[in-house]
Amino acid sequence: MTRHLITSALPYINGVKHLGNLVGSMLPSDLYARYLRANDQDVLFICATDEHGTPAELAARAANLDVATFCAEQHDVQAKLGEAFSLSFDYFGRSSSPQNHELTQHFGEKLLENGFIEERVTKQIFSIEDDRFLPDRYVEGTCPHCNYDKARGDQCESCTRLLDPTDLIEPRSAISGSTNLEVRESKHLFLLQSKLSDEIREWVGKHPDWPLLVSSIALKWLDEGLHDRGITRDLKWGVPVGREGMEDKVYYVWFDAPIGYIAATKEWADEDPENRDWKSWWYEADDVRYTEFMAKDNIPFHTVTFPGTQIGSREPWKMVDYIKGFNWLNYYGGKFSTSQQRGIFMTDAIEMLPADYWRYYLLANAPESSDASFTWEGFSGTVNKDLADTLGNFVNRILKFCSAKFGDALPEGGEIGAREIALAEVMQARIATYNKHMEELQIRKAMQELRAIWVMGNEYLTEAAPWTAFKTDPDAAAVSLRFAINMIRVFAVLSAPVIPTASQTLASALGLQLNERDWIKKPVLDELQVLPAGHEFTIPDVLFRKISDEEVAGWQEKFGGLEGE
Ligand code: B3M
Ligand code: ZN
Repeated sequence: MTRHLITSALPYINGVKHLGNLVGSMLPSDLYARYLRANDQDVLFICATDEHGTPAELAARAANLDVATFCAEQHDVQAKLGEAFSLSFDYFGRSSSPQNHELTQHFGEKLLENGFIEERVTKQIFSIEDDRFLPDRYVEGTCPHCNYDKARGDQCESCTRLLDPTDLIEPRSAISGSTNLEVRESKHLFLLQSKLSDEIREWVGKHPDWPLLVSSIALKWLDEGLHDRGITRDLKWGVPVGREGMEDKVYYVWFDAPIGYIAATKEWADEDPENRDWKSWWYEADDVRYTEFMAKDNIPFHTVTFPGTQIGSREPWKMVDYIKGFNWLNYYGGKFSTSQQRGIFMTDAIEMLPADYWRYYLLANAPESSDASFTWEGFSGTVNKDLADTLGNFVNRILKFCSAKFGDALPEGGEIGAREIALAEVMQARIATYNKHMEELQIRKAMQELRAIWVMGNEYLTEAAPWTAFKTDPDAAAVSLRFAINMIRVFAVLSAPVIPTASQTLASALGLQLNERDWIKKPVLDELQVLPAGHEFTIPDVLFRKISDEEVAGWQEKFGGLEGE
C-alpha cells in the first residue's frame, strides 16, 4: 500500500502568519491529510518553523531578544496557532533543530564529495561601525533597477528583482544605519547548479501531471539557465558549515530549510524511536507518495534548488511526487504584508471567529488558478449563505422540529420511498465527484461539491415538507425526519476535513464520536439509514452564526481595505 508523506511549506519565524500564508500551504495540506486519513491511507503530515536567515535576526533585534530566544518563543506561538486552526500536523518541528544541523551538514558534505560544491572568494559588504559582514537584508539601499530607496540586499520589494548586497546604490547598514561600509573578500561555498541542470530537467520531465503553475515556473528557471549559488553566509545564527577556515559561516537559509522537512520527520521519530522510522519515509522510500504544498514564490526552491541538493547527494532520497502550488490571496486587491502589518493575521482571525469559519471560506476561495482577493463582504457573504443558512439552518431546523413534535429521538413509522431513493442516487454521484476533486487537489471544486451536498438537505426538506405532512400523514413526516437527521451524520463525516470542529459538534448532537478514519464508503442509501428509529439526539447551539453588516463595517474600519488599493 502507498504511504502518503505530506509537507506544508515551512512558515517563516519572523512573525504571526496572515491568512494568505495559511491558505497558501498549511490549510490545504491539512485538508488533504485529513481527507486521506479518512480514506484509510497511511499519512505522515510534517511541518516546522523556518528559523534561519537575516529576517529572523532582524525581527529578533526589533523585539529586543537574542535570536535563539525569539525563535523559541515564536515557534510556540505558531505551534499554538496551528492547533487553534485545527492543523493536524503529525509533527511541527523547527529548522533550527539539532536534527537539521546534522542533516544539512550531511548534504553539504555529500555535495562537496561529489564535486557539486566549490569554494570561491567573494566580495561581501563589511560594516566598520558594526564590526561585521552584512549579508542579505542587513544591507539596505537604492535598487539599481527601479530606484526604490528601501531595497534590501537580497531582493527589491518594489520590482521583486533578486539582488546582491553589492548591487545596491548608497548602501547602509540595517543594524546601525551606518554608511561606513567597505567591500571585503570572504570565502564561501557555491552550489554548482549548472552542473546539475540536465538531471534536474530530466527529473522535472518525469512529472507531466504537475499543475501548470508549478511546471511552468520550474521550466522557466531551467530555461533561463541555473546559476551557481552561494549557499553560505557570514552569520552566526544558522547551521554552521563546520569546515576548516569557515568557522564563522553558516549555510544559507534556503539551503537548510527544505532539508528541514526531513529533519522534522527525524524529530518526530526521535520522540518515539521504538515505533517511528523516519528513514523509511525518506530514504529508498519507493512506496511513499510525497506531496508538497506551497505558494508560488516558493516553487523554484522546491522544483529546482532542493531537488538539485537531493540529486547531487547521489543518495536515494525521496523526492517530491506532486506539488500543489498556490497563487496569492490578496487583501482587497493589494498584498497582505507581514512587514507592513497589512491584512488579517492568524491571531486576529481566531479572536474574531472560530477556525471553521475561516477554514471553509479560505478553502472555498483558495487562489488556485489565479490570485484571489479577501474582502470582508465576500467573507461575510460566504459565511452567512453557506455555513449559516445552508448547513447550520438545516441542522437546527430539523432537530428542533423533530424535538418539538416527536421528542429527542428519531421517530418511528413509515418507510423510505421513491424520493429518498432518488436523493441517495444523486448524492452518491456528488460524493464520487467530491472524492475525485479531493484526490486531484481541486480544492475550490471540492468545496463547491460539498456545498452542493449540503444544499440537498434543504431541498429535501422543502419537498418532503414534514411540517405540513405532520398534520395529515405523521408517518411520512417521521420518514423524512429520520432521513434528514441521517443526512446530518453524512454531512458531518464529509465536512470533517474542512470544518473539523463543527463536524464534531454535529456528530456529538447525534450521540456519535467522529473518528479521523470515518468516511462515507457504503452505498449512500445505506449510509442514510444508519441511525435507526429511537436513536437519541440533542440540539446543538447555533452551529454557525451570521455576520452582520455592522460587523463588516467595523472590521473594514479596523483592518482597512475600503480604500481598495
Ligand atoms: N519559509 C516560506 C516563506 O517565508 C518559506 C518556506 C520554506 S519551505 C522549505 O516564503
Ligand atoms: Zn527594484
